[in-house]
Amino acid sequence: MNPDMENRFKRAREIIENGDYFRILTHYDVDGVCSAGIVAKYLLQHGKNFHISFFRNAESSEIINIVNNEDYVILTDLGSSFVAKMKGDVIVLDHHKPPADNEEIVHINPHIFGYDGAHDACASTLAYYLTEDPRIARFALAGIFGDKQHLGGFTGLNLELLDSMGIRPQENLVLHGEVLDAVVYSTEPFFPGLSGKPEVVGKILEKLKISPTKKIEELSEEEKVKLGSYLSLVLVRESQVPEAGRFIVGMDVDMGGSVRYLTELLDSAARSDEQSVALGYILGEDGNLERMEILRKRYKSEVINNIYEMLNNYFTRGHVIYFFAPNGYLTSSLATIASLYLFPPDRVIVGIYVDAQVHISVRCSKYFARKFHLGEILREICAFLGGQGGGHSVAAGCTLPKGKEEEFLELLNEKIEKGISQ
Ligand SMILES: [Mn+2]
Repeated sequence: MNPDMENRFKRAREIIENGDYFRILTHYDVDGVCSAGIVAKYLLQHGKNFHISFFRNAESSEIINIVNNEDYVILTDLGSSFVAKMKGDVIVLDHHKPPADNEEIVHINPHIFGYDGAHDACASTLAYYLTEDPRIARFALAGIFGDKQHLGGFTGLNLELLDSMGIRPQENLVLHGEVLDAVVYSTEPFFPGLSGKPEVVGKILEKLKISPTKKIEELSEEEKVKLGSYLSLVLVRESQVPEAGRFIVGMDVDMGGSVRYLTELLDSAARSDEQSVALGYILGEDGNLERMEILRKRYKSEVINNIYEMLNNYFTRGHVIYFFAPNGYLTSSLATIASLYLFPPDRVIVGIYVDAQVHISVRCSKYFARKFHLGEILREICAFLGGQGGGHSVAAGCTLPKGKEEEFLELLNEKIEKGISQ
């Protein structure tokens, strides 16, 4: 690790040493919950008290008020975007591209130290390096998987973390649990015509002579190949992503269980607005596992229903494919799944959810990320339209005043066009 970065971790530990009570402010998703959970566990081990709050929007007057009025504040998975406004005993562990640095507080962001915050480290990676506690490493990995930083192989600080623990990631089937449920509740990948359809999957398993209640891990090699090739063909036939057939296998890490599955459990709890269930589990409440299993099935069913809905009701404008989602959590889940598994890589996917404001999630393929940076494009558009937003090269989001949807889509398409033609 970069020595200047190491130095900031040291300063962060000193601030924690000095305080008794900390406000932890974090993002609602897996990386947010895991990074906050890792920090909270560290605080408990050092006899400190804390209060955690989860936020959907990474920047709000509420967050800024808390930062200004509390003695000790730790922000994880958010904070870098408004770091210039902070002073005092504040620690920021964020990996979203920062507009500036602030040496008055302890600002830890991989971008400042020559790493790529979209791939080399997420907030949970940073939280791990703050605590250096191998017992919580699996939650750091869940954050990494949650933010999709494992895709394409581990790099930067994520790779350093794995290497330091002697962990080797492995490729295997991306399904978990009993075979029938594993396929029926699968959203990553989403199997058009199979996900959410137990009767159809039951018939297929009968034909393949695979017991529906057998666990994926207990399948023979022959059964695994049979199931894998069948599902692979479904993906090739139904998806518009050229390499879709390969989505049936993926990277996983075994740390007393599949990290990929752990990520799904934490993600489902977080997106069902039950962050405390996920947080409790990270802090040691093993009983919460059962509750997370239930939340996973419930959330996955909701996602699957909404994917079918989206596939029947999406719109195209130039390089943009957009759809309307029924709530904020689903907007980003659906946009991610649509971009990774369903639509061509030369399209930018936009999920829109409207309440008192317009909430937008934007995703694009890695192929496009070489041509433009979605987070920067969204920040520019927001500055123009009067909203707040930003994010990573391939995943970004924003909130706009109501009625600005049309202008947003128009500007986004223009900027993509410009990026492509350069
Ligand atoms: Mn994150």
